[in-house]
Amino acid sequence: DAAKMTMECSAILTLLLAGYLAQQYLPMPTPKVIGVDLGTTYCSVGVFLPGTGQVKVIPDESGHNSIPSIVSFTEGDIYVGYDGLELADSNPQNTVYDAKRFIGKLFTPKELISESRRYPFKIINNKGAAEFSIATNETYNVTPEYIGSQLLLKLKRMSEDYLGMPVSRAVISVPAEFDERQRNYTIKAARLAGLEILRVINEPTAAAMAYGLHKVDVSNVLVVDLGGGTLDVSLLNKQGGMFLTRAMAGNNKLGGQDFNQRLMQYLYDEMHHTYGSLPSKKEEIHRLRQAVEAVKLNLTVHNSSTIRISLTMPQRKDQHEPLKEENKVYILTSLGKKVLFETEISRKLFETLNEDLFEKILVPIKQVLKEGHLHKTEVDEIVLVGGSTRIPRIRKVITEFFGKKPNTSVDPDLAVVIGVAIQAGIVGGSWPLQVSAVEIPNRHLRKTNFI
Ligand SMILES: *[C@@H]1O[C@H](CO)[C@@H](O)[C@H](O)[C@H]1NC(C)=O
Ligand SMILES: *[C@@H]1O[C@H](CO)[C@@H](O)[C@H](O)[C@H]1NC(C)=O
Ligand SMILES: *[C@@H]1O[C@H](CO)[C@@H](O)[C@H](O)[C@H]1NC(C)=O
Ligand SMILES: *[C@@H]1O[C@H](CO)[C@@H](O)[C@H](O)[C@H]1NC(C)=O
Ligand SMILES: CC(=O)N[C@H]1CO[C@H](CO)[C@@H](O)[C@@H]1O
Repeated sequence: DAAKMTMECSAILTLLLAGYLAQQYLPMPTPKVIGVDLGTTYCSVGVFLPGTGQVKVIPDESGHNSIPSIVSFTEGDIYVGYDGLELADSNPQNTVYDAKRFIGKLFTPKELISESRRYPFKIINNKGAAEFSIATNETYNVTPEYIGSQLLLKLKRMSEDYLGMPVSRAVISVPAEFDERQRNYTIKAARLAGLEILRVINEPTAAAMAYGLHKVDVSNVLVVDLGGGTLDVSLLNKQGGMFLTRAMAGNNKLGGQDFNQRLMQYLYDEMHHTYGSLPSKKEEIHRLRQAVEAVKLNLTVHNSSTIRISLTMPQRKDQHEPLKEENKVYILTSLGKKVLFETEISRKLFETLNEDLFEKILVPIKQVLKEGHLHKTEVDEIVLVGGSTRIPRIRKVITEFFGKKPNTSVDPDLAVVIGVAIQAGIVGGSWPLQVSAVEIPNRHLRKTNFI
């Protein structure tokens, strides 16, 4: 009988093992809902993979994890993402970017005029809403939500190519400060792209979820999002598994471009010192800007980096004419000689050039703590979002202020899309824990801006 028992046991074990193995070889359940980060400068899309519990950020046809939020219109064609970016220089009037800054937003005539000065494309005022005027072989206006829909359509197609099936449902993130109208127009953009939006989630909440903070015991999470041109700080409070935004503040004129500008100014001063003049050729200045961006990125890992670039230095028109040093006004002519400009930039120098800007990051951080009636020691986790948070000095400023390290293990450029994809997994029912919502919407919170 003992032998019979053993046989039965092993039969059961074999069945269990077979089941386990079969599960390994059965096709994975396919994600049904995609998560979309429709960013101001870049967008990305991801899915939650129920089999592994991981998020897959879906690449475009060239393998990029995110695509520029750019749409370029030509005779009879529309180019989106990197294809749109390629046309930005040759087709500037018909290449629209930053559309998210206009979506669902109403402006005074004066505001819209000052906004349109910043862009090479033409902005039209339609009863307070912005529209973009396109002039190819035909002339027409497109809305910010139409631009959004073209970006979303591209992300939808990338997902369909990756998953090998049609996709029609999504979760999307928006800035925490978006009001109901801006949220509605974002949903409208998705509808135009053939996507049904199952849930709209705040970007800081998504970033916190990318770190799994919805699953662990934390109450107060501070999210610092520092991108190319803006800083957004949000204080989240978790109540019964749900995130509530307690306070928001920011600086809409602080970001990576400002750090580049400081370095650029330093190089101009160096060139002026060495050659008595500055490069004036458009494509050389463009290459110099690219070199400055590369050096900044390099300095996040290395102690120093070298700029080496060949430039055409014009001769000064009048060697005796004094230069207005303090205003950085240099007098140039087009006659010039070719030089190889080479200079080493240390991380220390980069930090010194930007010291005051880096310190400014603490202003909105202090503001949200004040508005949230929280002492800095009560913040449980600090989450960093946006490429500029890779800068070691910025991490140090934040670490020193709180006396603890921020959470940095997730790629700061992908934290939002990863969080949205997790939320899409929850909404799509592929999350093991049956939580359906992770956010308490709040309607009356305003963001304080420091300029
Ligand atoms: C503009 O060009 C496209 C493609 O070349 C063509 O399909 C369209 O009919 C043209 N429109 C006009 C008004 O000529
Ligand atoms: C947003 O959409 C909802 C649902 O369609 C509607 O009830 C609400 O009035 C809209 N709000 C604004 C400000 O457009
Ligand atoms: C960078 O410089 C710091 C001090 O300035 C030094 O401690 C560190 O070892 C250097 N790192 C490398 C990789 O050279
Ligand atoms: C970064 O700078 C270091 C030091 O100048 C250099 O050795 C390295 O090749 C650079 N890397 C990149 C990716 O530019
Ligand atoms: C500094 C750091 O990494 N902190 C936290 C990041 O988030 C996880 C939760 O997912 C914590 O366990 C870490 O301690």
